[in-house]
Amino acid sequence: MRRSLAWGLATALAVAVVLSCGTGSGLIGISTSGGGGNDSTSLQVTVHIQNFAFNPTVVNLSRGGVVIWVWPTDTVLHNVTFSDPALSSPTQAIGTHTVVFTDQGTFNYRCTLHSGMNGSIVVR
Ligand SMILES: [Cu+2]
Repeated sequence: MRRSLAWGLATALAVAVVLSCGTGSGLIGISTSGGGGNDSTSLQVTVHIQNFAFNPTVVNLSRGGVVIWVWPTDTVLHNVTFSDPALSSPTQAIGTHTVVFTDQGTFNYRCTLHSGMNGSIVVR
């Protein structure tokens, strides 16, 4: 358990480094054909981490869409943690985290440092 968590964090860090180096998409593979945008989902959503909450808390996303979490510029550490470590961010006080959601479903996440910091990505 401990080993797999460490591996997940290492993977997330590696991905974060790759993403911050620029090319963008890749975390779990992007489907570039966004396909049918339907009215209540988005292809790209920014979630702001503010006041110990994720805003918006629930994101309705189109399949293949991108979510970008943005940390505030302060000294408080937060993370974005899914049950799948490949989707999760490192714990950090500043920066961004980008995930491409290629599968349909509801993906719940939380900040493991602050109880009550929860969010969901609903991919349709
Ligand atoms: Cu937090």
